[in-house]
Amino acid sequence: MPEHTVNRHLRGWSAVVVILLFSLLPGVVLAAGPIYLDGQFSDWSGQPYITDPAGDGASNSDLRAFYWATNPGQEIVYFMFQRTASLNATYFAVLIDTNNDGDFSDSDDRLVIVRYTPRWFTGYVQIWVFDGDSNNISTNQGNWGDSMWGFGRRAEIGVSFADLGIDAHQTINMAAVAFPSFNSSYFDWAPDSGTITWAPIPTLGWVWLTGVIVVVVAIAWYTKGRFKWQPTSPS
Ligand SMILES: [Ca+2]
Ligand SMILES: [Ca+2]
Ligand SMILES: [Ca+2]
Repeated sequence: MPEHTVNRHLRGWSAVVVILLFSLLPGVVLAAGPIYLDGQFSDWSGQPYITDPAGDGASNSDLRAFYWATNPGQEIVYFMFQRTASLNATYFAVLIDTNNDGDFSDSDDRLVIVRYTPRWFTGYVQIWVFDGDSNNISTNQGNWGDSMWGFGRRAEIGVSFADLGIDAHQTINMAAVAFPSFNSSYFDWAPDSGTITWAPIPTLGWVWLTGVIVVVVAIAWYTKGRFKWQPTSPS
């Protein structure tokens, strides 16, 4: 086989390997989970999030970061709210424009309200899911927050796709907020303006990742093997 043909083949396979490696990178990030609702927060490392400045909310409701995630094979959206340390209770909420039309108050849209109360050794969290017509779809509660000893900063929650009225891969808009009470004038939003657009997908996780690694290794082996077989170019 002429050398230029060999080189073209190798370049072609190299491109495939590079494309696969790039497709592998998001898999590594997504494999950061799974998220457990347990009041521990190291499981959020590597998940997508936005930060918010310190000092632009009430002392007990100064939002500092908002995280979102899914777990492999689970139709549940997980959220995590982080505020400036405080021993007092606060409200968090996430507004979700589930039909992605820029309006957050359609019947299909959702409002998830979170009440977070740090206690000495646990952090008590209650959630209420409402639709855009203010109907309460579900409630839930658990010890899903930092304790007082943990400085009362973070709370994690999960809401099922069913309660959100969404399907996998459906694009949604969302924004998070912290506030001290319902008659407060202090609403600390993240992002401060605009929204987060996201399509929650219960990723295939390690099974998928292992499959991609096998393919990449197989192609690398095949490319290397082919190279050894090539005759020296006659030209
Ligand atoms: Ca956790
Ligand atoms: Ca803030
Ligand atoms: Ca909407």
